[in-house]
Amino acid sequence: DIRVIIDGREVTVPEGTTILEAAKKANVKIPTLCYLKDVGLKGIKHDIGSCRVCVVEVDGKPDFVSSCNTPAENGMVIKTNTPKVLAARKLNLEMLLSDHHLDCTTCPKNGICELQSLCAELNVRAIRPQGEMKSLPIDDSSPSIIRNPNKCILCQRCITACKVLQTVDALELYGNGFDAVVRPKGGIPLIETQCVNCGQCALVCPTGAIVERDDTWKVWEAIADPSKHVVAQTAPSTHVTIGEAFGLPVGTDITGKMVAALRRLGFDAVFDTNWAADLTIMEEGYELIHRIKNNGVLPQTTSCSPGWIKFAEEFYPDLLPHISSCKSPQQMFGPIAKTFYAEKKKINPENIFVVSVMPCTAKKYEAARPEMNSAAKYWNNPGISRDVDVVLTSRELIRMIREAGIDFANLPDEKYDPIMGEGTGAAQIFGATGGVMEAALRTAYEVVTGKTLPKLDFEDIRGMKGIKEASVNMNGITVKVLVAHSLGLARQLMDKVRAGELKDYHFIEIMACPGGCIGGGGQPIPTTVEERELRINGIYERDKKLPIRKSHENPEIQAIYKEFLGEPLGHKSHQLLHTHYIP
Ligand code: HC0
Repeated sequence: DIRVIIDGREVTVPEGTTILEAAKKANVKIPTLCYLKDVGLKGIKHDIGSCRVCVVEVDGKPDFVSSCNTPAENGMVIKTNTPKVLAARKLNLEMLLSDHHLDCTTCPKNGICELQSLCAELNVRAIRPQGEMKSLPIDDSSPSIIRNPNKCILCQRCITACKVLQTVDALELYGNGFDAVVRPKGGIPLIETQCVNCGQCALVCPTGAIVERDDTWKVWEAIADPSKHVVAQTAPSTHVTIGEAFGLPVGTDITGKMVAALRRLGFDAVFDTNWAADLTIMEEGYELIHRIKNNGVLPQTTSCSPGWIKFAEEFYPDLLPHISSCKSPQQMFGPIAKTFYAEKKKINPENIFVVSVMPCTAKKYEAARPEMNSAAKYWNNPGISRDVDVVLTSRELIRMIREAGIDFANLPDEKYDPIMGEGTGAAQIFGATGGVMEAALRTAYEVVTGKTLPKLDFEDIRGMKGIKEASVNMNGITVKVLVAHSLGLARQLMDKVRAGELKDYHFIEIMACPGGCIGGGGQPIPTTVEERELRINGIYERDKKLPIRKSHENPEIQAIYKEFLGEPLGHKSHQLLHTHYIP
């Protein structure tokens, strides 16, 4: 251990501790802007020290020192709040502002911009004479993400998220001085890069330079159109994340309030993606059993995370046969709403407008994929629009609730509509890393063995630790499974699959985002490791509370097989619920 003096007080810290961390131990908060302790996962640090907002004075050093990436040394005397330090920080912020587009009132990050809140915190009261402003084109080529390079402060957090966390590496720092920009590699539009639409860049961007595409207006228009029957589906993770934006503790189960809010916004029916997650487990569980019994391609991987699907298509096209043919729950919901539900309610499927509430920017891309129009094919009616018409991220739904003046925190709890509204605990845990696997095992075990699973909780594959592993004995076969969250971890597993090293494994869950969907690119900001952990706790608490915790016991799932689908992997399932990937 070493001892340092910070603002006149001595603290003892382990060797290698940065000045920033040492100060925290002394209860001194040094402001930061470009720095991030963990980019998505513990251990992925971003500390390039470019913004110089965290500078401090160190006795004996002629220049200011950036505290985020300078290790404290034994005997160091550090001053964090002298007038000189405060003036330097302010100057550095003012320099950033001097060529920043100051249209804060209309910026999508208004209210959650870190540059804006730092200026408030550090009492910035003057703008330097504004210099030349960048006027680069806005890149709105992606279905998921909008880039406004004029608002970029070159912190490069997005590059770390894309390159180190996700190993996609679609962004680069280009040019020098005033002309320096972060841009898609090669300066091409984002849509032409290997970007997988995961949105982890948007989660870490401190300003309005990278944001989700805003599709809220399409939903307002549909709701206002009397010919449209507008239905909502809510993703598993949103049940525990929307409340944060309305002052509720992180991880609070707001299911009932979210249903109430959607009704007040004007939706004609409010359903749950959890219902479709239970349906996915039936199809995906039977697919796994079928592959094991018939020497199919193993290990099977999950297919519900569209960022992961695009990643596989970009980087592992040779391994696409490993991916389950099941569509994601979002994309199972859409065609069922426009077939089974339409028939039951005697509504013309052309008039059904499906809106998803998702934690995920890539879900916008998934819904727009050309093959996702099974209902139109089923009815042989090109007048039927896409299976899912609009995808709203959590942040967009939050904005709509605010815009409509709904007092979310004080809403009563309401229930989902019947037919596609019941979800089990197994479906609820889809929203956390390991949850799809756990849900699949709960069902596969009982289907294969005909016995009741003695213990429902698969603790080994839960939580924020790295790659996770479990095995379960089913009638003499030891089914071995792996779980990866984030594409960097997925890459580690897929390299092993490619090398033939995972031949004795049966099933791999991959979610593109750290922590699973609770850490999705469309979730409330901030989404740090701490928020991710609290949201995961919220997910498993809700699972414990629910009366039914296994997908095959969901009465509304039993009903759709009886009344419409017949059996898992049957003809209608293939028409509506499965897809395939072409290398
Ligand atoms: Fe997820 Fe999903 S669980 S991907 O993590 O499978 O986005 O929350 O909605 O579709 O259900 C996201 C979350 C979903 C889907 C479900 C799956």
